[in-house]
Amino acid sequence: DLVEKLTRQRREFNYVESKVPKYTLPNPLLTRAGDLIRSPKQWNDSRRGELLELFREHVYGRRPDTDYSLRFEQTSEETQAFDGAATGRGMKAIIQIGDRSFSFPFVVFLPNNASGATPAVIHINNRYFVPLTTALEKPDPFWPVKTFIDRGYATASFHTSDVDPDKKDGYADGIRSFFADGKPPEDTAWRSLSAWGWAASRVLDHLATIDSIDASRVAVSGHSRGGKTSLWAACEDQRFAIGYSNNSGCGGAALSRRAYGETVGRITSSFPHWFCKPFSDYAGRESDLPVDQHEVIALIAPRGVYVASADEDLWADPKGEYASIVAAAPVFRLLGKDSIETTTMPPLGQQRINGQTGYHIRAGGHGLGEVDWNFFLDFADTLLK
Ligand code: GTR
Repeated sequence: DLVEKLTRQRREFNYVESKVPKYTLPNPLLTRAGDLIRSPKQWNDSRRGELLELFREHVYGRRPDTDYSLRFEQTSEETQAFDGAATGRGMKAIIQIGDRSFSFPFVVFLPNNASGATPAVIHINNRYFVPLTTALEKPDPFWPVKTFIDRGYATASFHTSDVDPDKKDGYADGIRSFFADGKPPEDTAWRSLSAWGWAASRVLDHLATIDSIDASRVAVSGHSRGGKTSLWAACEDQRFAIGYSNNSGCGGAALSRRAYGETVGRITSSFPHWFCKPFSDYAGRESDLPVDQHEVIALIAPRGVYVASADEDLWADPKGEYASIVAAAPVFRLLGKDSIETTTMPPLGQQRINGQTGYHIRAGGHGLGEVDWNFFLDFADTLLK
């Protein structure tokens, strides 16, 4: 069966539920000093910031506080995209520090016939850059522009590697090195996931200048490493109304303490540029982490969070992804919002929504396509429309 097959492929990894270690999750409502958070004010004034700092220090790294200026350039436009349904624009974000500059391209699509300002989805594309012409000519289920437009959403997307190269030795060519003026990164400085999420915030800066977009109704999405990124992006930037992670797994929605499928040890050795150095120290001792990934979801509360798994993508630990949402529920509740609390997962191919959170598990393997997007947009409709 599947477990046997996957175990044969990746011998040293656990795919057996009974071998998941016993663990206790950190309580998101318990401060480091041992105080229980009892009000939204206490959460907002002290605990949320403390939790954010713990993730910066131990998992994703800290973004620089260097001043920069930002401007946008339009490089192309098509006002009659999809038979007049949308306007598409090729854009460039230009970040300037002193006389040095760094830029990355992105693409934006706006519905032409909307009545009033529209919600939008910023998709972090971890696979490739989709230039305007390609988006017009070649429908792509990984970022299905026409689907967004048909459903009344604007959308924008950029490619992760255009911001920070997705490779171990890509530092010198990325935004992190640009900010550090070429100096090597400190152990607790931001890594690629955080840098890509930062770029999503810059795209949001641009969307906020467009009258036909309602910047208070913008979701950030991503698949796999892009889904780890989208969740963290929504933690760091509270302007995002929803964080959507698709098959994000370890370092995304999945609980590190389950050590099921991909583990902290494996991910930090395969992808040392994704997480700050301290995260790798928790390899094999996940229970010593001062946080776990349900608290990423808690940091997005009371805004929306959507998580999607695939039943054959055990590497991403669907159970651990779902359990994260449930374990974050007390924070939504404290903040006066409903969230998924049912501990059993929904049946294959069915969506579960409760208030601010939604989840589905699709039949099949690691991937993102129309099925996932339509489920996600059904959820987004409930919060953004
Ligand atoms: C895998 C990695 C996962 C996931 C995936 C992807 O190699 O182990 O964490 O990020 O890549 O991004 O598709």
